[in-house]
Amino acid sequence: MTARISSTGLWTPPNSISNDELVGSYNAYVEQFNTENAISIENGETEPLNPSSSAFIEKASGIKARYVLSKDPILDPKIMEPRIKERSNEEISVLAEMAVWAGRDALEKAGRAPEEVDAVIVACSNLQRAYPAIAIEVQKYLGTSGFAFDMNVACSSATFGIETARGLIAGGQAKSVLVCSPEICSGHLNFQDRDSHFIFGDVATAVLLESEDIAPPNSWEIISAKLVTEFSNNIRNNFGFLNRTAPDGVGKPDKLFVQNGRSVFKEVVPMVADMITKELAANDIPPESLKRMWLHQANINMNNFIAQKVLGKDADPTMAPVVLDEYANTSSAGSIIAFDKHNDDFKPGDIGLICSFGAGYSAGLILVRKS
Ligand code: CO8
Repeated sequence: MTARISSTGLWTPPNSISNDELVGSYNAYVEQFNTENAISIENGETEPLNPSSSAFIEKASGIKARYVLSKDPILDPKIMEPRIKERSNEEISVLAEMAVWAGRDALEKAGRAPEEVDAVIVACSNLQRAYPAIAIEVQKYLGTSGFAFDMNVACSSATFGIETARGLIAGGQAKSVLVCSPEICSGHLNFQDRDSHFIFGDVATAVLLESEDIAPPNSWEIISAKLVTEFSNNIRNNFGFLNRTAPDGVGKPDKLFVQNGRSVFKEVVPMVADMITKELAANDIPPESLKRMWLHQANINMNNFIAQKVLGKDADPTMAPVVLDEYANTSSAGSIIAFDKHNDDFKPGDIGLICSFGAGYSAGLILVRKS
């Protein structure tokens, strides 16, 4: 049974932080650090911290703002972390709640009742707890049928989730699968790290896949999909359940997001451009017949390079729409936000591609045609 994408859903947190607000807080922290350590800096024992800059952030990444669950504590130079109140086991967990909101949006857009969904996959970069699976909690609070499970392929979680859902439908396990990607990136971002404090934002997306016999007439045919991984330490977070077995390392910066951004840029751009070019060729789709590329939203310059390599010319914003200016990098959700917000002009037969890339390295490509 062939699967189609019937709808998408989006939940955006209410609080936005501009570059100027974030840089203001970071620079206040720098000033405080350099003042408190003035003697040690003068003796050459401590490296002074350098200020951050909004102009650098926008030029290097294209990011202008980001949405977050918790704004004020991130901007408080004495805290510089989100604060999200712990909930009792009787309350819905925050990650599941975001997934439910995005999931409801997707179901409403497709005119579906929750019980018509046979499976929920929560596919995201960071799961709130070890167990029970967040997806099973989403199943309970949404009221969906069948089964649910979590998966994590970092930034490529949503595209790998879509392809997994397609496999479940093709294999007869389900006729309708909801792939939710709740991303609380602020929870694993080091806001005291100048190189990366500006990169991420929070959001949740959802994608509803259904077998072709029940999908609505205006759904999206999945022409083909390609998944690629190649191990790299250039984007890494060592937080995990074994940390307590090595107490010396607890709370160290490597237990949050760390990357070698320049290497990622250089290595991932050719990997992704090559994957897209080969997959288009394998499906006899000339690049010029593509109407849109809903690319991963990490860096606008990266996307421009990828689009340029695939198309052989500069891409205009309608070909590769940008949402990272408003949302920053939302890990696996980024390409789905772009797809959700920029597909109204598609006519039957128009072809586009959803493409993710990031930690792992991992890259996922979903080629779609509007029915
Ligand atoms: N303000 C001012 N100057 C700065 C700042 C700052 N904030 N940060 C760095 N600089 C300076 C540096 O010190 C350097 O100065 P100098 O030349 O004097 O040494 C100069 O700016 C240039 O620094 P870089 O070479 O680091 O700057 P780049 O042009 O490479 O831009 C980027 C940095 C924007 C990070 C860029 O490299 C990039 O976007 N790379 C791609 C990254 C990427 O795509 N990563 C994917 C990660 S996301 C993912 O996979 C999901 C992981 C799981 C989710 C995690 C959630 C938290």
